[in-house]
Amino acid sequence: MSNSPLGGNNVPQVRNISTPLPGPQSEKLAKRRAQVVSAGVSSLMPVFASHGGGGVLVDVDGNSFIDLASGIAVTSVGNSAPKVVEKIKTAVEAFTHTCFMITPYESYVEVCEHLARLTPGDHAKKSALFNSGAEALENAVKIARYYTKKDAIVVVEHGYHGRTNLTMAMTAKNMPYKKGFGPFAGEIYRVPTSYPFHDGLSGEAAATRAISRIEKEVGADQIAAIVIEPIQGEGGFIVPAPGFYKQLAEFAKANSIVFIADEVQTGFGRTGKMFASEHEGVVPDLITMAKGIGGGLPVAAVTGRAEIMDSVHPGGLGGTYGGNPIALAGALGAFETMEDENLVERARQIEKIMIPRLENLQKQYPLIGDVRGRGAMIAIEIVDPATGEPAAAKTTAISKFAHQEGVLVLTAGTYSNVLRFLPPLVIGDELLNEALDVVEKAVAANA
Ligand code: PLZ
Repeated sequence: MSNSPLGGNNVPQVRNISTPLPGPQSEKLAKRRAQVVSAGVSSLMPVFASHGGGGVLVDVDGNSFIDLASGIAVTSVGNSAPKVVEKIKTAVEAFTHTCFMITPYESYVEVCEHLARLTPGDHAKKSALFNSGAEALENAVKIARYYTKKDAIVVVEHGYHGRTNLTMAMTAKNMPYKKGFGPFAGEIYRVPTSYPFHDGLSGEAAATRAISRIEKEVGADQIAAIVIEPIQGEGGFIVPAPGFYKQLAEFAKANSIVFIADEVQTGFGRTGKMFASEHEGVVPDLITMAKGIGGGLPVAAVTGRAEIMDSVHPGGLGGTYGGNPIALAGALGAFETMEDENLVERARQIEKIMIPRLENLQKQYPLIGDVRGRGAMIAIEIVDPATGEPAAAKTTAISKFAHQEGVLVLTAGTYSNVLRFLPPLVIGDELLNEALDVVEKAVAANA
């Protein structure tokens, strides 16, 4: 047994907290960390990871947590998924890096072939590969500006696009992402979004409001791109009212604006379609992807209309590590797992388990103001039942309670009052239901 891996399919699918949290080994590591890791980098959990697989993450003291986070929607195919591990092993023994800009290799081409096939629309598509979501967003904006010869970029309220200088400018929320880190990149314009629970507007009314702001404050003919998440992730799993997203896409088309879907969080099966734009019948001009597509490795991509992607001069796009062969082996393993195990359908089953249970909980506890989301991207918004105001402290307390009970949940939202669930798509029904039992207990304890 000593040679068999700890992670992947070998992890027992159980929740088991056997030490105080954090346990002694995690405490030791926390002390070392405090000496050498920047305080600017923080962690939600007080425990250090040892290994993981399926729906479980095990810490260095042997505590097993049910994972409803997937490392922020990354390990959709599970941690150390067997095909991901196998392909990485083969790749790492061949070569670790050549730089695609110097000596190309097949896996880059193969990943781009898959992306052309999997993304919405049957037009000719091309891709460029990068390392992080923010880097994909940076490049999508570069390409859209190059293609249109225009400067202005329109984003929406509650949007999140990354932590680099340009993507901080595109991100709405100040703390913790932007405070003190300015000045930010120019020519970014933020307009109202559709947030049905807060604004009560139909998709059409919200789109009319946004488009009117765009026309009056930016000018339709000044805009290179509209960049928007089909379901807003960090902003609080905000599902726009039906029609909003499509109307913005149609406005973009009518005004020669590149419509960029930021599917970094929603993409690759997470919402019960391969890409969330499909729920709204939208074919974006460009799509930014990262997270899930790498199967846990850093892979990001911009995929889009060939004429837009090819408009940039040769050598205009790149980077030392973009499309690293080991990371791409992970991506190829993730693509295979997603299709072989039918995980897009599995995301829809997860929604069918989670939504009714959470709606039932909402009936008992009016501090759950809203239950929403699609597929395996589900959230509850926590409010003060008397006033309807966001209840951030309660949200933190509920999530901390769940952590102590061995369930890893995340928070989100501009008002920090959204509890979000992003289980790996390979989680079993039993484990998912057990996690929901704990969430119920956590809500009850804080009602
Ligand atoms: N676009 C829609 O969700 C990353 C951020 C976590 P990177 N979201 C998690 C944090 O606090 O830094 C994200 C996203 C959307 C872009 C990004 C950025 O992706 O890979 O983190 O750069």
